[in-house]
Amino acid sequence: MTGAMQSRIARHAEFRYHPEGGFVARMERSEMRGHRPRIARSLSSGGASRRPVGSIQATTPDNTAGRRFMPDTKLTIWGRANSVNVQKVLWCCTELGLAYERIDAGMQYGKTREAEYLAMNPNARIPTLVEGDFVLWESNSIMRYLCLAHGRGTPIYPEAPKQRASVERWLDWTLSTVQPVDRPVFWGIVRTAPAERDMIQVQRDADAAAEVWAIADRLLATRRFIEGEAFTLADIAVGSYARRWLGVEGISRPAQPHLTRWLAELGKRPGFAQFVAPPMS
Ligand SMILES: N[C@@H](CCC(=O)N[C@@H](CS)C(=O)NCC(=O)O)C(=O)O
Repeated sequence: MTGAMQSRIARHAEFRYHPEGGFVARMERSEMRGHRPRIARSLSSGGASRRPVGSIQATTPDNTAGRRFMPDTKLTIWGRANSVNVQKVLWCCTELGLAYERIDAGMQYGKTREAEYLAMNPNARIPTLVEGDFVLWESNSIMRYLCLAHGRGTPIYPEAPKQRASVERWLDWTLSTVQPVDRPVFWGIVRTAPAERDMIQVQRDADAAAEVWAIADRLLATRRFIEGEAFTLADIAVGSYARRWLGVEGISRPAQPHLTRWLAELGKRPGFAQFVAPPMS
């Protein structure tokens, strides 16, 4: 296969429910249709003004699918792809058809404690969005901004005040309620070596998480998506965490059929399949 052909290969993940193993992601390689995206061309042109902020250079542009729209000023997203908060933003970009460049940062990639990064994001956390002189952190705020600035009236962030506020609350809910119960379960299994796992504690943590997820399960018994019949940012924010909840192995969980049905539906969306479904790490 030629290099040119190889550059047109995209990795896709198919997200499936497995009755014993919970949700599993099956990675596939398939030929991309369409043309090389504009972002890739602009990066390869190597103009200094298109370089990311600071001296840290770009790694992999991972929005290689045929995108529709590239803002006047390049979007750069800092953050490793296995971070749930980065995944939300990447999925949002896919929903909006936005081209961007992503730079690995955080955990094994470091960079977040370097002065240049801290000047952008004093929390030393990911993701951080850079667009020209504009810098923004907090993943939910980044998603809101992308919809407002580049979403051109997108239905995933409805304009009507009541509908918008209803979506917003779920973004807040992930921060206030989901993230605190997600973290100990996810870290206790996915980011802890098997020999070091405290499974009694992890199961206690999972029981607490199950109560939170029961709220979403009950709701989803009555509607297709989190805020009704239409897919919104609420589904991105909650769905990215739900993938972790239903994907962690080795814990007992109550059956949550409506949550499971909804997550399988999200699995059909390309942004979820590419960024959220892949194996957790
Ligand atoms: N509320 C913040 C949380 C940011 C956050 O905690 N990010 C994690 C990754 S999910 C992080 O930066 N961890 C440290 C690291 O990766 O080095 C957001 O939503 O952006």
